[in-house]
Amino acid sequence: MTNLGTSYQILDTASVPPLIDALDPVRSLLGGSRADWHVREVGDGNLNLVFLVDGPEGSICLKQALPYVRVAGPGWPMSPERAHFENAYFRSVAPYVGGLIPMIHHYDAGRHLTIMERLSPHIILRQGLIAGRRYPHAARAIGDYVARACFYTSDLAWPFERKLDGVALFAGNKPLIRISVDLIFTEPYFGAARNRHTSPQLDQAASDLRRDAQIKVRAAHFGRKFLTEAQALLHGDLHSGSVMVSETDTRVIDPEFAFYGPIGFDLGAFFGNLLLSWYSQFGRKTPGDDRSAHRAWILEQVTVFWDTFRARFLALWAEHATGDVFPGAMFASTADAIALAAARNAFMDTLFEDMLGFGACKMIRRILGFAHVLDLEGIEDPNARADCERASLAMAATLLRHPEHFKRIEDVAQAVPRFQPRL
Ligand code: SR1
Ligand code: MG
Repeated sequence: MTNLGTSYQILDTASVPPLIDALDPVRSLLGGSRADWHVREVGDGNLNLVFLVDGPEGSICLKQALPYVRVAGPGWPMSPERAHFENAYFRSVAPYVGGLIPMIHHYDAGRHLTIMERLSPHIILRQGLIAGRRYPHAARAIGDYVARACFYTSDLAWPFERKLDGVALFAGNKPLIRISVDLIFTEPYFGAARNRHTSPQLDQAASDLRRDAQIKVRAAHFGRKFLTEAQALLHGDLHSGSVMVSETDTRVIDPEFAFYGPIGFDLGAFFGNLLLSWYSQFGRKTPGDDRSAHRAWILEQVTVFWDTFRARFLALWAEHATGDVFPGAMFASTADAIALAAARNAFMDTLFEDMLGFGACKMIRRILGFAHVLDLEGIEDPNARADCERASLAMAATLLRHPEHFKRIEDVAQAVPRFQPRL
């Protein structure tokens, strides 16, 4: 268990104002004095406390890492050092991702807390998708974001010495990496105590999947990639709950799972959660709206996301090949340029294949593992929910079993509706 240090105390709405009062820049940003500040705790994630503080002149968001997993309680201790890795991630990618992350006002290592820009009128993308809202720029922004954050922290852009410093730093995020190893790549595939699923409706599907050696080998294959392919600095948990959106703006939040890993892991998180959103829409039909238009829009966003990522990553590679992998000095002639272009396209194909495989693992873990998603959990009728979940599992299993059927993103867009829930 981490030594929490003398300054650490778990905050509440009463202890936040005196803490902020001692921070000149944050106090001035809020305006007034502590009696004027309105504080509420709004955290709905699995791990942390999140306070919103409104003052007469401004607002802030304060996030504190608890020394345990919030949704499980103190019986599941968890290092609050994750706040340090979140902060280190934001600092590492900030030069490359422009305004796609929140502004950080203050970081307190001892209290494991970060005070950042209060994003308003933004909401969590997952909530918006559940409500049937469209965010025309979000998928493009996240494709752009993953390309920038991953390209610039990879061996394609950095000398290996710098990249290895990053690998060493983020290797310290072991407790969070352990969560991902256990909850994504291991536990969903056997009867682990922390698993749950919609029962009895999904009992058969869960048992079938856990007896499917081919699926388990494929999941383990992606688990191996997760632990051994240090391609770039990853956000590590880039699902639709880690993206805040307004009509015109998109921000990536919550990179506490950051580490050096395979780029397809971040791609797959966003991709897999878009597919879960697609399948969950069947459980949200109303007499006036069968959600078919919303589903069609979500599926378009899957293509927009991948196409944007691919184009942006290749453009960055063409312009900023300043690292030790595919060094520019080696490829000077026209023949070199042709061979290099082919090699770059082949690399993008491997990222595509990884996105699909990691995305499938992410879908399965949210249905058969410990931590589920509101898109599906919020469907109150268990039969309707199970139908959506069963269809999601069937699509995920196909992605894992038959990568040869998915060469282009259009292949995915065509396959998704073939696994319609019976609803
Ligand atoms: C114990 S934490 C469970 C999950 O919540 C986070 O969002 C991550 O996805 C993690 O796997
Ligand atoms: Mg999170």
